[in-house]
Amino acid sequence: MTKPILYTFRRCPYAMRARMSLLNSGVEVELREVLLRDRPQHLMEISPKGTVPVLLLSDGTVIEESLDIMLWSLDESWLIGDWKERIEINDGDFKYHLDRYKYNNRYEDVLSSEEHREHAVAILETYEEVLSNQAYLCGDTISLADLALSPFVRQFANTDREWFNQLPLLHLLKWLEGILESNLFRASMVKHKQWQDGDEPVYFG
Ligand SMILES: N[C@@H](CCC(=O)N[C@@H](CS)C(=O)NCC(=O)O)C(=O)O
Repeated sequence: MTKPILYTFRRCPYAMRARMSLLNSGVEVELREVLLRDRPQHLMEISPKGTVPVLLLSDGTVIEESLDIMLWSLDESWLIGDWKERIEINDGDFKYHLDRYKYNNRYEDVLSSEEHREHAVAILETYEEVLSNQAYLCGDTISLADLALSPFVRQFANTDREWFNQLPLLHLLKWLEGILESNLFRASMVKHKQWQDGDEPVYFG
């Protein structure tokens, strides 16, 4: 039986959440590290939209959205509380402001980087409030929402770490550090060289 194939890019937050979910599920996959400027032909054939992550199952099914990979790999105990709304806000408004904060000069935009940063912080303040009452975003146990959102909050924090660290978001900071220091996150960030057709398979999981 061939194993599922995961096309992934180490630094992509969507791919991070997919890798954490797959690792957690214990399903072993063949990992193919991609460079976005040099995407493998096979990836483009199975998923012409060309984003990562993409998971190709042994029966030929292609899962080309990170959230669908998460839902495929995690059982129902991970789907607690308002995870859907949280992901909608993250993948929508938060990601919108994060990109325009971090890469402001790539956008024709009337708002400055700092203004987008403030909009993103307003969203983080809502997480802070939740996390001041419970350990994780959807309750006292880790859930899909935590895996799905943390790579994006990490990216926001790392854009200007010194500035981020002085924000009055102490519960959020603790939540983020807890995830980033977990074995799950660390294992999901192990470096792999770019996959080339003909390489020996690299297994992950
Ligand atoms: N909705 C997709 C988004 C994935 C996505 O946008 N990934 C980025 C990398 S972080 C990508 O592949 N971008 C393609 C490109 O930059 O050309 C998902 O959740 O999987």
